[in-house]
Formats: sequence, C-alpha cells, structure tokens
Amino acid sequence: MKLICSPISPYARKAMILARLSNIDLEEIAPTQDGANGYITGDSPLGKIPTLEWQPGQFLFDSVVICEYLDSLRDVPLLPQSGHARYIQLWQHALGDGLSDAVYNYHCETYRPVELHWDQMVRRYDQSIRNAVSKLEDISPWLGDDWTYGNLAIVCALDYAGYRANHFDWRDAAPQLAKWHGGFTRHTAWHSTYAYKTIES
Ligand SMILES: N[C@@H](CCC(=O)N[C@@H](CS)C(=O)NCC(=O)O)C(=O)O
Repeated sequence: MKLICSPISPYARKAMILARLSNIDLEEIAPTQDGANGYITGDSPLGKIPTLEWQPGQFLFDSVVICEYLDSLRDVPLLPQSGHARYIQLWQHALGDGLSDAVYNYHCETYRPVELHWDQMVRRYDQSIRNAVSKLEDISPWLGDDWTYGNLAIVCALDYAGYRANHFDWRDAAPQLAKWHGGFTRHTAWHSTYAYKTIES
C-alpha cells in the first residue's frame, strides 16, 4: 500500500508510526503541491495529506480513518473494539489531533506577513495550544507508557508543537508531560519518523 505523507505532518506521522509498530510495509510517497489545489498526489479532493491507497486506485483519508484501517490489520488492535475504553482512546486521540489542529492554524496565521496577522485568531489558537497542553499535563499520569491509539496522536502533536509553535515552551509548562513524552523518544518508530531536528538545524 502507498501512503502519501510527510513526516512533518503530525497527521501523516501517526500513520507512519502505526505502520512501523504493526510491521505493515507501506510505500511512503512525498506529495506534489499545486497552488490552490493543495496536495494533488493521493486523490484527496481537499488537497491534504495523509491519504492511503488501500485498494488499487482507491484512497482513504483522513488520518483517523487511515489509522483505524491500519489498526484493524493488527492481530491485536490498539483501539479497543467497544465499551468505555474505546471512547477514552478516541477522546485522547481527538485531544492530540486537536492540539495539532491548533498548532497548524496558529502556524497558518503567523506564517503570513506581520501586517496581515489577525491578532484575535492568533490569540485564539495560541490559547487552544496552551489549554490542550494543560489538559494533557493533568491527564499525563493516566496515559500509560505504551503506544495506545490516543498516545499516538498526542506524541505526534507535541512534537509538532515544538516545531511550529515554539514560541511556547510546552515542556516548561508541562513537566510531567515532558517526562512522559521522553519515554516514547527511545522507540525506533519515533526517531525513524522524527523530521524536525534535521529541519531546524
Ligand atoms: N484532519 C486531517 C488534517 C490533514 C491536514 O491538515 N494535513 C495538512 C498537513 S499537516 C495538509 O495537508 N495541508 C495542506 C493544505 O491544506 O493545503 C487529517 O487528520 O488527516
């Protein structure tokens, strides 16, 4: 299967990590961009990545759907099939993706020339980032040390925040969470998909 992706995208990176953890051999393909159409590789009408060619010529999106599909190929899926535990995992995954959304929106607002910044929206997204990190700090004792369906999204979101929203030192604001996150950085699936260090240096 082909995954149209970039490790810079926290959404794409979730699928890249999950494939590695699950021994699923994906062909990872970098997308081509075409102005207002966005990313044109991978048949997303929204012009976004990731997409997954799960059947010849048929592409799945978005990342939540892709991750659920990849997870379904595992002998023991990360996402519980039903019950309370399933919704806790989906909620944690949504909190991680929500942090990525806030960072993405913050970056889009601040990437343009300063005179075009919309301060109200910059403040709105900045506050979302801070509030999401604060919630994650509160729940960090219960997140556990394994790659769960929720932790996958949270780890990718925090790495992305460190790259695209580095005006805010989330490690300083959330020391328990920083310690928890550190446990994941030892995994091959984490560092083989971590692209930000090379870009920053
Ligand atoms: N909700 C989507 C978000 C995907 C998304 O926003 N991807 C960004 C990359 S981080 C993208 O493709 N942006 C290109 C664009 O919108 O032009 C998902 O979970 O897959």
